[in-house]
Amino acid sequence: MFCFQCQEASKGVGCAIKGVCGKSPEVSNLQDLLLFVTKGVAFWSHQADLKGISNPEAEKYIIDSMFITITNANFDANKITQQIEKGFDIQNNLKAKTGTPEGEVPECAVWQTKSRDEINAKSETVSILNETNEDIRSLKELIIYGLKGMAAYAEHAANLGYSNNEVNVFMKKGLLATINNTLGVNELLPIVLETGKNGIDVMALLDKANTESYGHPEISTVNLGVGKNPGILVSGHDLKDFEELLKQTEGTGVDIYTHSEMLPANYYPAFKKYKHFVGNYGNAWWEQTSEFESFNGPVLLTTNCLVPPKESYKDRVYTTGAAGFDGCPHIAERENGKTKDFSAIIEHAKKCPAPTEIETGTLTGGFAHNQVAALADKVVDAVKSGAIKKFVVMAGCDGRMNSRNYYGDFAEALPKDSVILTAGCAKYRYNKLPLGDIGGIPRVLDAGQCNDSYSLAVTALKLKEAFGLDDINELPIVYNIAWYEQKAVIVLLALLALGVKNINLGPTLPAFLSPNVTNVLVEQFGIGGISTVEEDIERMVLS
Ligand code: FS2
Ligand code: SF4
Repeated sequence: MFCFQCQEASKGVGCAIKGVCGKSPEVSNLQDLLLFVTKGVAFWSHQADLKGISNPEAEKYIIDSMFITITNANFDANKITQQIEKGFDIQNNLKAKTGTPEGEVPECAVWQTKSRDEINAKSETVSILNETNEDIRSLKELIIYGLKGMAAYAEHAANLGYSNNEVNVFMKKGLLATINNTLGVNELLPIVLETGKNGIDVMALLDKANTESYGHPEISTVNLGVGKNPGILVSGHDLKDFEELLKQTEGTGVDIYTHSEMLPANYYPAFKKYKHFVGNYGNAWWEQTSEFESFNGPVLLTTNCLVPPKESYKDRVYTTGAAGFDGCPHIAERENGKTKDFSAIIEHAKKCPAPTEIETGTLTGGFAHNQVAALADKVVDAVKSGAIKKFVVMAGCDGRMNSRNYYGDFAEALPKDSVILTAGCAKYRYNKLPLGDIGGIPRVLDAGQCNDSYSLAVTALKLKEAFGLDDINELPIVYNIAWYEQKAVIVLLALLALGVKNINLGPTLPAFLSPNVTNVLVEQFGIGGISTVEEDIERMVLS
């Protein structure tokens, strides 16, 4: 195995023996093979496009497969193998429909087997290290990781009935670029930027899907304590799953709580009306190993952000969608327009004790773009009067490494005339600190999930308009972004495509960026790392 797609890549280089995330070599290799087969599906799907043959099944397959390979989504070797085999079927169907292909047919579009032993053997030979030029590998993997993030957002939107054909077509273009050996650095760089542009589009699509389905997030006070009923804890990011579970638990005596990235479900008008939706339990994803334990009831993982469960609570972990773990029950997909069937997890919950309280009180969130726009006059006045001097975008991911204490310390040390704009689970490092407000505007404005990072871009563009500026970089906004996995990669590429400069990225720069590619990002976009809280506050905020 070799994997360097997330911030925890071993020794800042890559995981070669076992994933720091808990991914086994077998699963890692199978994920490599799934990507290989997915590139083959992209080839045949592109052939179908050339001939005007619609192929939504292949496009859905590409999205699902990319999402399955995101960090902490799927650890289930059998499920990944089934997805590989499904890819063979999709390729064969498309081959039969498209006839003679245009151009050379790559190996990933022809290699197939019915033998699981051969699948396993092949999985050991399709490593990303097969690309020996580290700059080309770096750019191709940057595109792949951006596409994985894009796939996650596209899947959530698709679950709500929304899609963007141009994004689907671009995903194939991006995948095919990574198997094109004639492309050099100069040809791959524009595709990296195009990935970012499509990232903006897919995030806009998801924003539309979420807000048209569930209303605009609004300022909300979220309960952190627990009730007396047994509960189901919902983690991951999928709002459609969340809605269906809320409906199916109504009147059953089972309460619903959010964990980690599902916290922003508390901000949507459509979900707040459910009396048995109690609030949020716990913190960022990596704290699940203790928080799932004390929750006492079953946990539903709707997407990534799963830590291999401990035996003590493994029997209470259910997965659905792209998530999976060997031995944990998986709730099947929707079929023929019907809802998912959550009855097994609901019956399980009824037999469990109520959650053990781990904290009390509330937190405030719901500052997505529509809500911030409603406060725009107040915000603009506060900037003009000097009450707010800086906005600090601290969006992105949290993680288990001690180096991430930096973000809590940074938030605490910020001057009191600065406001933090956030989205993603990075906020758990400071969203419960008493940071106060500026004239009624909270100093932490949480727009929602990492999926809602689009809101931060809209907010920045609205402020640019309000202040009559020509360039987004003239705003009093600085970016100190924490990354962990591939959804943060697409957010970063989207910000670059929007023209945002001087983003600080931490706690470490990606292992998949070669020194030369890093130099290009530094020179063209001013991307940099972080150092100490004191130095960074001086450099980013005070100077
Ligand atoms: Fe947290 Fe980052 Fe879970 Fe998001 S680890 S913000 O991309 O997927 O969340
Ligand atoms: Fe390592 Fe991250 Fe890959 Fe897991 S996802 S194997 S921690 S680089």
